Amino acid sequence: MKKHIWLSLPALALCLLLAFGTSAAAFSDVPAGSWYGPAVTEMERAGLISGYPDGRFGPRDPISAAQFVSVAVRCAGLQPVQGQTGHWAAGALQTALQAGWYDWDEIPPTGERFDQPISRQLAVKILMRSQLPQARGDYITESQKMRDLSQLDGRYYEPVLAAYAAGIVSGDSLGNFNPKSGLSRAEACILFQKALKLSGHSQNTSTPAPEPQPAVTVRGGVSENGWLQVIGTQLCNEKGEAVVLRGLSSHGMQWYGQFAGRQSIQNTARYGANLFRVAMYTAENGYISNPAAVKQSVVQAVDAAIANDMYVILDWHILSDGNPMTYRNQADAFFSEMAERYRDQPAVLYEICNEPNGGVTWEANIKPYAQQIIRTIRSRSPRAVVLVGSGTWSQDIHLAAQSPLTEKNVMYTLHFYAGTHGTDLRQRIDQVLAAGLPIFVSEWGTSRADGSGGVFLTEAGQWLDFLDQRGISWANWSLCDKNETSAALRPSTSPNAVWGPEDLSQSGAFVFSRLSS
Ligand code: DCB
Repeated sequence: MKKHIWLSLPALALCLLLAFGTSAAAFSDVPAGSWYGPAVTEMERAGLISGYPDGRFGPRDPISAAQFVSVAVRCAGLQPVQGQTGHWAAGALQTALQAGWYDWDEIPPTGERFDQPISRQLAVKILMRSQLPQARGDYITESQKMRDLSQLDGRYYEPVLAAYAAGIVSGDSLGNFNPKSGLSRAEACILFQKALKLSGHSQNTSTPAPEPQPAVTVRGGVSENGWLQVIGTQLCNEKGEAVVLRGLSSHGMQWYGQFAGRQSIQNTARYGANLFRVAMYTAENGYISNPAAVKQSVVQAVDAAIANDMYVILDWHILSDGNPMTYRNQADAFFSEMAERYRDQPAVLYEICNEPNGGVTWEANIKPYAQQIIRTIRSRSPRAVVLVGSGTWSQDIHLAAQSPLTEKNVMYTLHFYAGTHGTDLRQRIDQVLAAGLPIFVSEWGTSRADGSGGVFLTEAGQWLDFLDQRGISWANWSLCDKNETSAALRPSTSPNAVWGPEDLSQSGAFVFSRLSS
């Protein structure tokens, strides 16, 4: 009990300090003319760092893992989540862990290393992942700048080389990086300040957390927007204006291809859709077992969407075949042919692996697959936007964020079902957006994740409001009349008629009402 009280007093002091530290004047032990003075003062004014209760900053003290990560979370504008221990920084550390800035073993969430000095190599990794996730350094050029390269552990090569390339670190007077040593609180301030300058974050406000971007207003079809491009995390039109695509996804083309014809697609356009998704299953009697006929129906659907001036997603719908590597050669040949066919067609977006699942990993399976297929597509259609899935049915965007693709105009798909997924997955979206990852919700449903149950319209409404506030595009599963709650149409609806309210299911009525608003 005594121990508990003894521990909680400094914790309380630190919490108070974190809350009120920003109003303190300059620190008593930070001379204005010192090499770190301006950086410490600037960071303190921006509310990103704080000092000790006695008014000192302790510039030469080694910075602990908890202190470093807390500053990183604040600089990234994220909110701490629920932590696993009572430690003052447990929430911030949990946020950082979930964002993929470091791995479990580097700072275990059980807390035993929270208050120990953080190593320089780990600090730089967290700095780069949290503030400059897209930065890269050329191995040959940058490694020559480090005399003690052999001391650097392999998992830190990428961020440390990127930090050298960006001019954020430069080594000591002997040219050593000293990866296993600690760093002082003053040095940490300098690192963060440099990274923030490069990432373009303003440090002159006392509220570092940026609110989500307001809803994007530009909509319209292909004739209005032309070739799409990804700027930062936002999908934009040819002129560089933010744009949002919304529409329906087909069900499996091998089963419900009749709802992907001209009239059906036009019906969704009438309600405001500017996007259609063509879900071409690979397994389950899809493309792999019947390539010619399935491809023909897919091409017809793509052309029908184009005829309606809509953007269209060509979706390689892996599902029971959870590893995209399984049919990698077929995918390569298919996308090669399609990208050639639609090379002059700004309407087509390529979704190269619907939902990886089972024992797949981003690093070993999905990323190398994506690199190959993107190369294939881009060699035919250089400007095309490519959508890439992730593990756990395209929910593991945080794992992709740890090791993003370097190609331009790539977005990461996030799939959700309103009856199964909620706050946690939305929080994950905010974390990866903060890390610079562009997100496209290429499939979501009002049902549970199995396509039935519910419908969960309150939850679906929360999801769509969230996406609207962030300018994220979406396609709803699915445009068919199957007897399941996620289907937008009542059983026996005609695919070739103009639909009225009586043709729409509960889900369809809700989804169609959100296409245009
Ligand atoms: C995805 C798939 C999609 C699937 C829907 C709903 O799978 F991309 O193909 O569609 O979400 O489950 C369903 C149809 C059914 C059909 C079935 C099999 O609605 O009519 O019988 O595909 O072809 C997900 C998404 C998320 C999760 C699991 C699945 N999850 N899944 O989070 O657990 O197992 O299919």
